[in-house]
Amino acid sequence: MDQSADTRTERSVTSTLSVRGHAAKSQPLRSNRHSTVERTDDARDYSVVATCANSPTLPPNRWQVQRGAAATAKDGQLFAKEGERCVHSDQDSSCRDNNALIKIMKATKRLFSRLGGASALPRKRAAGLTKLATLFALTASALLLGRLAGAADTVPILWEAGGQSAGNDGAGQAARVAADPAGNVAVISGPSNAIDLAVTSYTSTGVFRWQSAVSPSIGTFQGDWVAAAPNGDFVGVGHNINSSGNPIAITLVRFGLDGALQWRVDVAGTLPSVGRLLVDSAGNAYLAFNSLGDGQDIQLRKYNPAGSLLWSQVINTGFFSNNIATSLVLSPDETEIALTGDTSGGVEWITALYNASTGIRKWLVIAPEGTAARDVVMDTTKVYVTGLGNVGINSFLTVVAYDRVTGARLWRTDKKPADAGNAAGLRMDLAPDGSVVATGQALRGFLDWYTVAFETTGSVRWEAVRDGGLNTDEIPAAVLVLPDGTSVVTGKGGPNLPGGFIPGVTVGYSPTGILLWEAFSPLATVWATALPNGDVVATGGYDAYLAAFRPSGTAAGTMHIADLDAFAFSMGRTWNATVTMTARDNANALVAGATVSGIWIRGNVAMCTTDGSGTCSVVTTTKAKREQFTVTSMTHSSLTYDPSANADPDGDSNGTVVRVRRP
Ligand SMILES: [Ca+2]
Ligand SMILES: [Ca+2]
Ligand SMILES: [Ca+2]
Repeated sequence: MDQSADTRTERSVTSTLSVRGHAAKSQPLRSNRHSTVERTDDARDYSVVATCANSPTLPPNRWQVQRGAAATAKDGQLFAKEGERCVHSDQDSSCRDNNALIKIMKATKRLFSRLGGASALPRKRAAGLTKLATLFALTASALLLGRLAGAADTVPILWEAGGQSAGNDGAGQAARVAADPAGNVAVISGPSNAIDLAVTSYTSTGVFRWQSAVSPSIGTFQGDWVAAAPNGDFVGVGHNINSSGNPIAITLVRFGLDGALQWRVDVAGTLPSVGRLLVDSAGNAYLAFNSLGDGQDIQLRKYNPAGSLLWSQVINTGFFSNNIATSLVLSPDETEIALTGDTSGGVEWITALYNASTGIRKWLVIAPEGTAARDVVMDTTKVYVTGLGNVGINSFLTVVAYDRVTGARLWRTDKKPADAGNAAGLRMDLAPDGSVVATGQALRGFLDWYTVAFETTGSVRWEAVRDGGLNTDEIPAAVLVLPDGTSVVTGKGGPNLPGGFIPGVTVGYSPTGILLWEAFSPLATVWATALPNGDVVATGGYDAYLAAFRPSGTAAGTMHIADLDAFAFSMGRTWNATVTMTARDNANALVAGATVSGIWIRGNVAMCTTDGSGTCSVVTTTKAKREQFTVTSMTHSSLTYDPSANADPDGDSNGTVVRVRRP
């Protein structure tokens, strides 16, 4: 497939990347762009939808299409033909000033027409799961057809829940999901019934257990975090906002095994925002947040299992400094807790370590590493922080390691993909083997996923970019490393669904960075958790939608035949039949050193070993009218043979059996 000849993609004529504060935590990096409708090799009828993200109902005349005589606009969206350029007017201050994102999405007209104009924004329609599922299935099948053989497995949805109503009678937008030791899951969401903070629980197989909610004294609730206590209770936190969208209070709740409210703590604070909630193995809750003090100040509080405040700490880095709490982590032995944050409008990372039982701070590091510190993990000797690190005007997915005892900086590693302008770290987790996996975003025209695994020394073990082919920003929301070492990343990503639906994508990488599997949710995912049975539950979207997946395969790679080609060469009274085979692994890389065995139609066996180009050949001399070669096995030092993945892109074989006629 020759993509260079047929892809005329001008993904970003101009682009800028800037940090716009912490008001919208899910999208810390925003950009304004001009974009051109993408033409891809199989896209004769692609359309484009341009949407001002923060103003979906913006009048269409704020958007222009160059050479766009046939363009139509409706409901703030704009449809154009291939090759036309969509321009967001720089004079359009109403859009720009709202930190607008321009979303350029593509979908085939055929799908549009089949779906009867499924072109409205998801937020504007009360689409039930049935309609969504239809859109999803159509796109998923298109995706499968377009995928090269040997790529990662696509894992189906094992079970799903919520997502029934996008309206006021739903549970509101899903924020986070957690699992208790028995594998029951709970998702926190809001506003439920247009106002409340809800926690909805299901068994590990998706059977509804209970849904409980609390109401705000004023305003409407949005969910933030949920965590499981060791006895199966769930502790949740949310914040309520006033009619202007400003946060006015934080509420911490605990629900029992049957969903009964155990207690509720309303945390006073002005313009507060939640950084993170953790629950330890004794059922104590740790809450990191910030609220107005000297500018914003970071607060860390510990509550006992009955909801009583045990201790409280504050970080303020200077006069009118807006210090924002971003994350928390307990040490493996739970004797210490590390907090990370940053200063809005400044270039400083804030990292602090506390004695978990007394709350006494052991050290505090305020360092000019970059503009955003986003997440923290801790092992027995080190505290690792990831975020947006700056070097001059460039930004990176940066990880800094601190000595757990002293807070001394041990190392800093800055990473971005070779073809990316900028990158930023967003989330991280500790792998069972001690390595640190960070995920974030890389600016490659638009934002794509960027995941990097670091050794404890700061060297890079592997890195992976995921570009779902979506001409809008794809941003991962969470990473977690499973007990078998698989790194699971989830978030919004492509390929997108017709009409501008951006699905949720959840993927698994092997401990060496091979993409093992991908799973798709019909709504963008915002968090995921692992169950004791090995399943992964991802949440995101309206009415507290969640979907469970069963990761496929093992962390070990597989290989298969990716092409068989046969040639006939006359030798006079006899002729030679030659079969050339190509081996690839499940990450679609060519495999050298694979020994392929097979059998000719008259019973003579043959084998060959692939070279650096992933290919090898077998030959037989015959007088017969035709010959046929069947691959029977493949062996390799580290990969196992997956015959079900055998394929032939030319269509001249099925990847396992190939025929050749006498010349
Ligand atoms: Ca401050
Ligand atoms: Ca992309
Ligand atoms: Ca072939």
